[in-house]
Amino acid sequence: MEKTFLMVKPDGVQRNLVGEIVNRFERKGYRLAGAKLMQISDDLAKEHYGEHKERPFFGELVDFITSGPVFAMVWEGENVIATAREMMGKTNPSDAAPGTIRGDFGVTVGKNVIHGSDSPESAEREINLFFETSELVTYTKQDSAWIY
Ligand code: IDP
Repeated sequence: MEKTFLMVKPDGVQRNLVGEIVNRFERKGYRLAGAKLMQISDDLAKEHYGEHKERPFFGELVDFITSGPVFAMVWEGENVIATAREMMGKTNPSDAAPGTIRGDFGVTVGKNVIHGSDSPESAEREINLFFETSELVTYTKQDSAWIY
């Protein structure tokens, strides 16, 4: 089954949106495989957002993502990578449709509440960057027979 890395950013944690966001993925029918509240180091932030290092907003992005705790998660399910991106909405909350996480809770691109892997390659890279294998749990959920 496909896995993705999702993270409630510091703005989402400070604005008490962790429960709301977890609830959306739970209700959808995905399985939580791992989760932790953590403070991202400068090095981890730079590695995670490495693809943006030449962008003018890179420094601001690193400062923001390290400005407070984040809630890092691994979710599992059929087509979860692409569907979680749909549930998050467009990168800029002003383009994100109502009903999406960024559309419902975000206002500016710099504080857009949630991160989610955008491809199978980035999901694998980001899961390995944020989680030890021992922190991920495999189990059968009783409702899976009613979802699949
Ligand atoms: P994504 O988070 O939707 O995958 P990316 O293009 O990978 O979007 O950008 C990573 C993050 O960088 C975004 O979520 C956003 O918070 C931040 N970002 C993107 N563009 C800007 C900008 O112009 N100013 C400040 N932050 C930005």
